[in-house]
Amino acid sequence: MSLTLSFHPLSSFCQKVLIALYENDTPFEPHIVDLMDEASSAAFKKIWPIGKFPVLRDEAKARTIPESSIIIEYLAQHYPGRTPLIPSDRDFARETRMRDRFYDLHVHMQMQKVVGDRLRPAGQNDPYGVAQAKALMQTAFGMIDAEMATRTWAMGDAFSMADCAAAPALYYANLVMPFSETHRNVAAYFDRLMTRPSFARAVKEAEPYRALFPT
Ligand SMILES: N[C@@H](CCC(=O)N[C@@H](CS)C(=O)NCC(=O)O)C(=O)O
Repeated sequence: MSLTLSFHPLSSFCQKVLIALYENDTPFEPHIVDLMDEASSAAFKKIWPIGKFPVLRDEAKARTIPESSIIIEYLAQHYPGRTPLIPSDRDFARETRMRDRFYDLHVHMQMQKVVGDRLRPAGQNDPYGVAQAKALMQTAFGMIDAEMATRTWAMGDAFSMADCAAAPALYYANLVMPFSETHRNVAAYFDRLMTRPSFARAVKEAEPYRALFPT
């Protein structure tokens, strides 16, 4: 087997890549990194000193690929399957990348800011930053709500990298700022994502670690 993914099942950015791998039944070796464990963390930082997962290693091509979007681009190019994660039409591809960025930057990272604040040492919290993050998420929810009124998936009829980005971002965003009562189209899209087998599998595999999520 050529591909190894360094990841953690509870990690939202790792789930984004797991969805892409599961969509196409791409074979890979799972390598769970425990950042709380000194040895596991140190070994991972030898691969990627930034210390953020997921990271993909392709032994056959001697390549190490960090960053969830870049990993999905790599999979789409070198290990394509039944779900074309990036459309071949160049305009469509650019729009897919834009939505991937949108979900990462304006939902996912804002959610991370809120969750990360819960993990900070006492006295080191950032309430102003958390309020800013929540306000940006609200704006993003409003934009997604308008767009998803007429779409099945983020790009329309076809599932793509943009949905890989949206699923875990919305899953955890819904835990910190529930949207089911306020944004019905976001909620309906999220329900569709939850029944997509690739994401349902990633959610199920994260269940044993769920107690680690800070409430
Ligand atoms: N831009 C990166 C973000 C990756 C990221 O933030 N990963 C988180 C887990 S969801 C992480 O590794 N956190 C550990 C840390 O920051 O120490 C990507 O898209 O892959």
